[in-house]
Amino acid sequence: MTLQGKKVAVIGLGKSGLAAYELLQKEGAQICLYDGKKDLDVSEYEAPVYLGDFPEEVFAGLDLAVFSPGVPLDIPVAEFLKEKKVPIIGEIELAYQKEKGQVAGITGTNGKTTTTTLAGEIMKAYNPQTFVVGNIGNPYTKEVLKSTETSVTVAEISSFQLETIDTFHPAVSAVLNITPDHLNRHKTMECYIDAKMAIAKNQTKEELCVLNYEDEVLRERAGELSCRVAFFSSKRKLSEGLYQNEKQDIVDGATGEILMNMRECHLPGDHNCENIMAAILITRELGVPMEEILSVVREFQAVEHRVEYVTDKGGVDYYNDSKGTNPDAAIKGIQSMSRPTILIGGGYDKGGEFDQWIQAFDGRVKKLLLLGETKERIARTAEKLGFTDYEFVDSLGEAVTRAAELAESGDAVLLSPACASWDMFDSYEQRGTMFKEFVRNL
Ligand code: UMA
Repeated sequence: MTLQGKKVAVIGLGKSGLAAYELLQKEGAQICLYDGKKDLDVSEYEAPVYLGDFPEEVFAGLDLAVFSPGVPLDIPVAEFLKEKKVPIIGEIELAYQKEKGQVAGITGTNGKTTTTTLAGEIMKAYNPQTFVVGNIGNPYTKEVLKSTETSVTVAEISSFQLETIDTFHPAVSAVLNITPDHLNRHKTMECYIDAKMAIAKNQTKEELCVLNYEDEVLRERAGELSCRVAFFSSKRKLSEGLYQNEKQDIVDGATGEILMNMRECHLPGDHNCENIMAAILITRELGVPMEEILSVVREFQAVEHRVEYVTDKGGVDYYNDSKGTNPDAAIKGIQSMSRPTILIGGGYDKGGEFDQWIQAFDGRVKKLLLLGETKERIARTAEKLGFTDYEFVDSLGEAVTRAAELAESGDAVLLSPACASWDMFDSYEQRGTMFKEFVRNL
C-alpha cells in the first residue's frame, strides 16, 4: 500500500506510536496523532496532536488509523473509526507492509522474549542482516525500512499486536504456550487463543508453525492450520520435531539424534528447554546449520528480568523476575527457587486468578510480600488456600527493605509479581531495574 499523501492517524503515542509516526513521515503520509492521556508531552511531534478528545470531522475523513498495541479496540475513538469505516491496522501490520525480507514471528503467553532473543542471536551469527523487533521492546516500524531481500526479522508478537494484523505473514511462526493472561482486554479465553493463533493465519502449506506438544490447546488447534506443524515436547518422545528425554538430552524426533544436553547451556528448567527447542526449530527452518545453532545455544545467557540473579547480600540471593507478569510465568519463577524464599508479588489487575500460583509455592515461600492493585485479591486467594504467611507493603522499596529484614543466610528473595506493572510503574523493565537498585543499595 502506498502511504504517500494518505491521511493517517496514529493512535497511542508510546514507543510504537512514535516509531510508526517516523515511518509514516518517511513515506510521505499526512499524519495526525491521538493519545487518550491529556497531559502527554508531545513536543517531539510536528504533526497535529489530539489528546483526550478527537475531532470527529477530521477522523471521519481518514484513510487509515494505525493503533499502538496497548490501545484496546473498544474505546470510543476505535468505535468511531469502525463506524466511519476507516481501516484500522496495528503498528506491526504497518511495518510488515514495508517488509522486504523473511520474518519469523514468535508468540505465546510465556517464553516469548527468551525464545525471540535466542532465535535472534542464532540468526545474527549466521546472517548479520538480522533484526529483532516487536513486543520485546523494539518497535517493528523502527527497523523495517532497513530490511532487504536477504534480511531476516525475528519478531516477538503479543496477542495485542496480533489483534490488528491483516497481511502479516511470517515464513515461520511459533506459539510457545497459551495460559490465561490479558483477559481484561480479550474478554474470554477463546478470544485470547484466537488472537494468538492468528500468527499463522496467512501461512501457506509449505511454511512452518512451531507448537508446544505439551500445551493441550495448541495440540488441539494444530489441525486447523493450513501450514506444516513442527511440535516440541519437554516431557515425551515425539516421532517428529524435537523432544527432551529423561536424561535432559534434546533429541531430533525424526532421526533419534541427540543434539545437545540441557546441562551444556546456561538456561535451567523445562520451560527453558521448550524455548530452546522452539528457537532451534525456527532457525533450522530459516536455513541455519545445526552446529551453528547449537554453538549459540550453548553460549546463551538468561534474559534480563527473567529469574535474573542480582546479587548476594549476607548469604541471601536476590533474583529479579519482574517479567513474571502473569501467574503462569510466576509459577516458573518460584519453581526455579531451590532455597526458602521471600517472595514479592502483586501489581496491576488484569482479572486473572492466583490459585495455581499459590499452590505452586509448595513449601518454598517463607513470606509473601504483597503490593499493588491486586494485593487484597491475592491475599483472599491465599487465605482460601490456607496460606497465611503474607504481609502488605506500600511500595517496592518497602518490599525490598522488609524482605532483607525477614531473610536469613541461605534464603532467597524473589521479585516475581504474577501481575503486570502498570499500576505503579511504566513497564516491567522499570520495575525490575528499580528492584535491582533497591537491592544493591541495601
Ligand atoms: N493509550 C491510549 N489509550 C489507551 C491505552 C493507551 O491513548 O486506551 C496510550 C497511552 O497513553 C500511551 C500509549 O498509548 O501514551 C502507549 O502505547 P502502548 O501501550 O501501545 O505502549 P508502547 O510504549 O508503544 O509499547 C508497546 C507494547 N506495550 C503494550 O503492548 C502494552 C510493548 O510491550 C512493546 O515492547 C512495544 O510496544 C514495542 O513496540 C510491553 C508489554 O507489556 C513489553 N507487552 C504486553 C506483554 O508482554 O504482556 C503485551
